[in-house]
Amino acid sequence: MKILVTGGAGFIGANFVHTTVEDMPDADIVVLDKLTYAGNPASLAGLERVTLIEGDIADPDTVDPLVKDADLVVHFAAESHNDNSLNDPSPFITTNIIGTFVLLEAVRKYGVRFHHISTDEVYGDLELDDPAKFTPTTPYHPSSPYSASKAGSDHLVRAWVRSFGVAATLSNCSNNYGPYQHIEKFIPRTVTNLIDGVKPRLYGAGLNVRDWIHVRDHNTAVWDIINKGEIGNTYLIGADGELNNLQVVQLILEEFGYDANDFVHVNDRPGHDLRYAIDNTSLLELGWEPEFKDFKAGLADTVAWYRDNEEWWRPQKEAVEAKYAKTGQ
Ligand code: NAD
Ligand code: TDX
Repeated sequence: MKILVTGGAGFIGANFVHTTVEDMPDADIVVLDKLTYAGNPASLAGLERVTLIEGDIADPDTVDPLVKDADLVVHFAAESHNDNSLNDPSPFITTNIIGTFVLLEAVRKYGVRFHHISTDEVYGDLELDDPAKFTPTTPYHPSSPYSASKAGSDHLVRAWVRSFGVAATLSNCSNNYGPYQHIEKFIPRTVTNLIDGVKPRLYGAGLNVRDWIHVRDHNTAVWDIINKGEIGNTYLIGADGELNNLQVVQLILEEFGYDANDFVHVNDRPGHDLRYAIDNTSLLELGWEPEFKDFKAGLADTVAWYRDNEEWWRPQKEAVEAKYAKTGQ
């Protein structure tokens, strides 16, 4: 089987490539990745049966021959960070919307199976005490340029299924954590700050809730959807991991053996979504189950990974913090 993985040098895509190489000895993987600031070839180092091609999903001449050669396209590539989308939305539109359009046109032309990776942020946010969670029929209500561009890409995929019969499935996942996550994101930023003796930065009051899932569980769900999901359907991926940001910071401080109040409050994110929560019923119906049910244990593994792999993240640390300093974060 030949699998084209877009964005496979990024966080979730690289983890997907690692586990797929391990679990599928008959799979050959081509990674198409622009190697933006978020893509790192070191995340794929030493893997056999993986070819990394540096290129842009928004360029039809690059995409066409790669899709022609593939049995399956798994589409992770995106601009993925909300804070960056507030500073400059432009690459979010080009990569997330135009890039997805270019891929859809190619899978339509060659009749290739497509799986689209998306986010729970397309549904907007929930009140803290709302008993309802996001389901596949929740109306779209994105808040940021990032989530609006992902919402646009989801609509394109559904339209290509309905209008052109493209064989696609979609998944919208909650917040991931685990190895190879860029240190601009909350958990790795907090962990690497603490390794450097810098206090964690909590946006606003820290009461915003995220529904955390280990990246390996996200990727086993993606494979279940590819193998057992119904064409045209959307599956929500989550593992009942709701915690607010203050709780997460305090668990990380505890893991380091520091005082629970050893953090600082910084400027809040404009338009900051309050709460995400996933109803994963449609996924459980496919027989999926998460492996990482204990967030504290998954967090301890993740902290250990960042301690052991400083050479992977160190080159980015100064620039990331300089960017946050400009917005008082
Ligand atoms: P990431 O930013 O770590 O990785 C994105 C990858 O895409 C990078 O390797 C980057 O170089 C590549 N890329 C960017 N623009 C490209 C382009 N034009 N052409 C080719 N490659 C390009 O992101 P991530 O956290 O791994 O997210 C992967 C996917 O999962 C995204 O679609 C994101 O919306 C979705 N998602 C992420 C989370 C999360 O918590 N991180 C949760 C739900 C959904
Ligand atoms: O230093 C920080 N302090 C802080 O309090 C950072 C970087 C973030 N935060 C807060 C903002 C959010 O409420 O932590 C929460 C998580 O922030 P991010 O890691 O930036 O993730 P989020 O904006 O929730 O989006 C993530 O999950 C959904 C991914 O980046 C998206 O790609 C995915 O779609």
